[in-house]
Amino acid sequence: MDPKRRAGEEAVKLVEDGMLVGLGTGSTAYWVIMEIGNCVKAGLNITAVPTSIRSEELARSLGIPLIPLDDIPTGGIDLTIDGADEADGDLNLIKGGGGALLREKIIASNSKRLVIVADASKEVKTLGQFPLPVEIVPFGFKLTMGRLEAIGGHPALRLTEGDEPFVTDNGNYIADCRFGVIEDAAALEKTLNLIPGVVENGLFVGMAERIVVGREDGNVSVR
Ligand code: ABF
Repeated sequence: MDPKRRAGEEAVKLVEDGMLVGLGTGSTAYWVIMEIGNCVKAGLNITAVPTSIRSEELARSLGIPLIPLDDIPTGGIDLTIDGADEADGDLNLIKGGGGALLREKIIASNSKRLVIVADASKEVKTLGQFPLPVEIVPFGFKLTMGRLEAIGGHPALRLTEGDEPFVTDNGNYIADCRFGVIEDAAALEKTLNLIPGVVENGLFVGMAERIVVGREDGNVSVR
């Protein structure tokens, strides 16, 4: 079985009747949503909130009951299961390769528990091999890119296949930044979010409770 599918289906065992569940985004979270859909069809009684339009569309197609974000009390999500692009030994993450980092971080920060699902390729000793996605507003984006350059980010504006700026679900752009090895993710996260024009960045520091990793041999490890 696909290691991402194996991880996704294993993580869904944590979902209990009555939970409000945050649905992640990406090809691993896809399997989480598919499995939750199966469980709902089998009688699991949950409600959910998606972290992207594409996850919302998938959830709706599966009959997973969704509730509007405005109906959720702050911190009221019981469990969010989401993917990641990198996860280090302290479970600090780089996320946003799929462009959903802002909604993912809002949902994650209002979740009692955040569980990450991934294949083994996402596990790293230190963050930074994967370009760090930074969501920026279109207004003055070149100036904001200049500020990211000035702190060593070597930003590249994410483009569509048609070479147009990629636009997030929130109408913003993504600057993919190469800072090299990120030794102090907490410090960089704060520095980035102080730059006017930066909306959010893909560093998720100290937010994840555990990671479920699918392996090529069909096994799963949890830490
Ligand atoms: C999402 O999961 C994104 O933050 C991240 O880019 C993606 C991981 O990619 P995938 O699961 O598709 O390998 O949460």
